[in-house]
This record gives sequence, C-alpha cells and structure tokens, in this order.
Amino acid sequence: MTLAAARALVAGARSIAVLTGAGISAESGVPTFRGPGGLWRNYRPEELATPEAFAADPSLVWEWYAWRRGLVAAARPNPGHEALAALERRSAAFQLITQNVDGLHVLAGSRAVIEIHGSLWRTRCVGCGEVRTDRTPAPERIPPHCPCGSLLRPDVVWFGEPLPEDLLGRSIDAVDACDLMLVVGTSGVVQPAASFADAALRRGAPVVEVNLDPTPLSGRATISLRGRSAALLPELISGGPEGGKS
Ligand code: BJW
Ligand code: ZN
Repeated sequence: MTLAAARALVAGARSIAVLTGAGISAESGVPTFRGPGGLWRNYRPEELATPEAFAADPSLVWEWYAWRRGLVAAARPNPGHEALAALERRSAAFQLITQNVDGLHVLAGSRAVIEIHGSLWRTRCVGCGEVRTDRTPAPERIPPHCPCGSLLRPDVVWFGEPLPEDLLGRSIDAVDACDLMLVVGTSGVVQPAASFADAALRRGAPVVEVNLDPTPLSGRATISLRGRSAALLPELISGGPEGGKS
C-alpha cells in the first residue's frame, strides 16, 4: 500500500531530487559509518574523519582510506544505484546528491551527481592545494606526498570543514526546485545534508525515505519505506517507461 503510494509519487513527479548515503552502497560491500561493520581497527569513523585526526596521525588516517579504497575498488554498483540511474534517464529534471565518496553512482550510469562530501579517488595537497585524480587502490607510500613536498590528503569533507560552496549551492537549488525528494540510506544525522529533506517538506514537496531502520526523518517524511534500497528502489521506480515491463 505505502509502496504503491510512493510509486505513484515517483511516476507523477516532474522534478526529482535524491539524497543518498552510505546505506545505498552497503549492498555493494561498502561499510556504512554508523551501525554494524562501521568500525575499523576499533576506531569510530568520527575519530578518523576529522582534520585533527589527520594532523595528529596522517598515516593512520591514510591507512583507513587505503582500506576503504581497496573495498570500493572491488565493489560494483547494485540494483539500487542502477534504479536511480534509470530514473534519471526518464525524468524531465533530476539531481542526485550523494554523501558517498565511493563513485558508485557514476559507475552505475548516473550523470547528474553532486558528490557533496568529495571523492575517495582524489587527493589534495595541503600545501599547494593541487587536486589530483588517483585511482590506485592504495597510495604507493603512506602517507603520500605532493611533488611540492607537502602532505597529500584525501579530497573529502571532514567534520568541522565547510562543504564546497558551489556544490552546496547547487544541492540547495535542486532541493528548492524539486516536486519530489527521495532520501535513501542515510542516518540523517550529519549536517548540512540532514536538513535538505526538511527544506523540501517546508515547501510542500513530498519526501519519500528508503532505509533499513527508522531515522530522525522517518516521522516527518511523507512516506517512509522500511527495507533494503537494492530491493526497494527498483520497485519504486517501476511503473515508468523503463520499469513498466515488470
Ligand atoms: C540501509 C541499508 C540498505 C544500511 N538499504 N538503507 C548543525 C547542528 C549540529 C552539528 C552541525 C551542524 N552543522 C554542522 C555540524 C557539524 C557536523 C555535524 O553534522 N555533526 C553531527 C554528526 C552532530 N557537520 C560538519 O562538520 C559538516 N561541515 C559543516 O557543516 O561545516 C560548516 C562550516 C562552515 C564554515 C567553516 C567551517 C565549517 C561536514 C560534514 C562532513 C561529513 N564527513 C563524512 C566523511 C566524508 C569522507 C569519508 O567518507 O571518509 O561524511 S562523516 C560520514 O557521515 C560521511 C557520510 O557521508 C556522512 C553521513 O553518513 P551516512 O551516509 O548517513 O551513513 P550512516 O552510516 O550514518 O547511515 C547509513 C544508513 O543507511 C543508516 O540509516 C542505515 O539504517 C541505512 N542502511 N544498509 C537501505 N541496505
Ligand atoms: Zn603540493
């Protein structure tokens, strides 16, 4: 019943904004941050994803990122990523905003993707600021250095750091323009992404949440679907031109 109502919202939407989090990649074998499997060598992600942790022990933080790069390099997009790529192809206006740094949405064929927390596959020099693509599963030396002699860091957004202004602005524009928002696989506790759904709801746009577990958004979302995104997203988008066959 709720799934049917959510499918009708998706089928009738003209402008869709989607926010994804780690849960959508969980079924590709990429660990989430919070909950089971989120720990690495007994560290909580919150202890590692900070500028302070990097300043104190860049090798430790790089070893965590090298481990994650190895997992993601072996991972493939799952039917959840693929369903969102298919939804984009048949939508008049569509913007995917992801908090994930794994690049799996692009690999699945999504084009309108904003990676608001950066990418595992880029480094940034803390000295000269040069940003480079680096697709090696692990840096040759840990911690890696720039030719200018300074340390390289992952080009991601850590706690206490601002999100890139242009990406945040484009994300807010998409949320402000949408007539439907999907929120998939995020615990909804990390700002500013955690506020996007409320901005859509305040304007009267319906918000459909897809998550294994309840989140702070669940009580406010127009429809909150409980289950695995790799199973629910293909169901949710079926009924349109690409999904009508099932
Ligand atoms: C499934 C599933 C399946 C599982 N199917 N579902 C206002 C109020 C309070 C605090 C703040 C505030 N504004 C800013 C802050 C501070 C801070 C913050 O939000 N703190 C809170 C935690 C309290 N925010 C920041 O610091 C941000 N910066 C900022 O706002 O700057 C302002 C500023 C301006 C000017 C100068 C200086 C500063 C930056 C936040 C950066 C977050 N970075 C990380 C690391 C990125 C790099 C990396 O990946 O290593 O981003 S932390 C981590 O959390 C990562 C994620 O993108 C992010 C969100 O996690 P996500 O995706 O929700 O994952 P999980 O694990 O939490 O949840 C998974 C969900 O999936 C669960 O719900 C499961 O149930 C579900 N699930 N399997 C469906 N199969
Ligand atoms: Zn440099």
